[in-house]
Amino acid sequence: MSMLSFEKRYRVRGGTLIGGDLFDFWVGPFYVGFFGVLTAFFALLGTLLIVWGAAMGPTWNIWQISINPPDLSYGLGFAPLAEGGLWQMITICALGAFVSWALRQAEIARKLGMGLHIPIAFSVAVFAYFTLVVIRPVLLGAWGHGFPYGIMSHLDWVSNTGYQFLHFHYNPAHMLAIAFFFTTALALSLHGGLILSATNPKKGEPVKTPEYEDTFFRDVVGYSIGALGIHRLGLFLALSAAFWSAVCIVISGPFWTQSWPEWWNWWLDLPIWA
Ligand code: UQ2
Repeated sequence: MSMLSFEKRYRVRGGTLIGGDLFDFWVGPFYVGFFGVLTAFFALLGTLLIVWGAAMGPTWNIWQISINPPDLSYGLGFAPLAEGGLWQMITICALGAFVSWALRQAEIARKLGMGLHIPIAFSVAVFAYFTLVVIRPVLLGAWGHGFPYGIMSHLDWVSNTGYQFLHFHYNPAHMLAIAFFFTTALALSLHGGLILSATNPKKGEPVKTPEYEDTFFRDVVGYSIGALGIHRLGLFLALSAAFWSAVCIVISGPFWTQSWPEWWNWWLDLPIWA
């Protein structure tokens, strides 16, 4: 069955979380839904606010444009638009759009009778962003601890924030996050390589079956995690990378204010060395 006729058969009514049948329709290939409307609203408004902020100057150089959070002196209050208020509104729009997008994913999954793995996975990425611009600034007592919205400026923020803790690579949660990012890359490269190798045999040869895939890894490392297992592992690795990234930044400041190398003094301070 071609994908288009499949889609026609499974473009079913229902599964909405809010609004009943009101927004239960498609525009071309796109499902709309209440959260589709909400996503479009927040994304458009947020983008316009970014362009407005850029127009306020001082540059149109795409690399140098930056929408900055308020000064620390504004604490957790609202700031004037030109003094970080735009950043606050853009942050609200971003979170509004991200959460609406996750709920739209959930509606489509419900419609099709699928699990909620995709919206849950996407929510972990949103959680990492939420940690950076809401949880950590609130714990530190000022929106000014959020990161600036600009290509170079957000990189400078990451660099400066890292150096405030002397050497971020000694942050144990940062170590874990990096280990998960690398392992995710390893797993995806193994999986992508395996699938493409099985589906692209020599000219004239039939496409190889899953048994060949299992056999390859049993012969190489003595173990095959299986066709379903590799996807479970991939999801776990990727979500862990995002999760530990959020943890590593939220503990930096709110729960640990010295340099990260000094955190390891617990090892030197063990009584067993005396
Ligand atoms: C596998 C399998 C797949 C795969 C891959 C493996 C048939 C199509 C890549 C091999 C994976 C292993 C041995 C686990 C690797 C562990 C880490 C932490 C990277 O067995 O089943 O399905 O794609």
